[in-house]
Amino acid sequence: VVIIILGVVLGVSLRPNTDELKQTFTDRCKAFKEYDCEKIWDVFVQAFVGKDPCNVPMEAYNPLIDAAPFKPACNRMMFWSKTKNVVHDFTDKRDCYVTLEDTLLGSVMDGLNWCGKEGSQEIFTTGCPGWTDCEKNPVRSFWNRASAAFADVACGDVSAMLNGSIATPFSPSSIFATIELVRFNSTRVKSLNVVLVTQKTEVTDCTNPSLKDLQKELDQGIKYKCTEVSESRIEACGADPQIPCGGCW
Ligand code: N1C
Repeated sequence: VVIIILGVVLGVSLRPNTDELKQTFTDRCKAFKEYDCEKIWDVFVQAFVGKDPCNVPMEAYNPLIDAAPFKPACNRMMFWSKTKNVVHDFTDKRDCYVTLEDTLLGSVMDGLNWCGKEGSQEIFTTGCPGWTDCEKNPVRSFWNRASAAFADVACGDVSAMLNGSIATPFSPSSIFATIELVRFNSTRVKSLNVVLVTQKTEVTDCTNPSLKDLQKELDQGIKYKCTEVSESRIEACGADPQIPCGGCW
């Protein structure tokens, strides 16, 4: 007791994990001026704290999505699968597309790890279940829920960057396949433009069989297009603001 009181007096934290995550969360959140970051943090914590870290369903984040809803950015929304670095190298430099990581929730949670524990109010940032250890882990459920909400507001001409250097660019177990694509609604989404990112050692092109599966799962009435674009072309376009967004590929 004496040590705890001394610790509190000296300002030593009893919950270093909680404090660190909260600090990162609020620092990143502050870039989005119109939101109440303290409130959003409290709503976020409610989703998983005190719960078995293998039993947090995506619905647990419904209140969080309601607290920081996604705004549609018609014709500018960019989805991706297995191309995280290429996409963000590009979107960080050019204001052409909006990815989930450009929104408040996506940017605040990007790269972070978190979980709770049954019977505890503590937040952990290490020792949490990995992506595939159990399906309903707090991190995976967050990305599932946020991706669903982001796809729900998709509208106009939508883009998706897929990886042309792997055998199955449209991976059936990806969030893009299981959550996002199936939510594109033909009353809102006019077309899907797949940007297949190729490298010198190109493995796949737009005739890849997995892209046939993609077209089958796309809501009837949404036009489909696939463009092979080399990674160097994407990098060049990122580096040259003179090239108009529509002229990159
Ligand atoms: O499973 P994926 O790709 O198809 O998911 C990507 C897809 C994107 O369109 C995003 O809208 O789902 C959304 N999304 C993220 O925005 C995101 N940011 C960081 C999904 N996952 C995201 N992450 C992390 O990337 C996540 O923690 C997990 O580890 C990967 C999934 O990427 P993937 O398999 O390449």
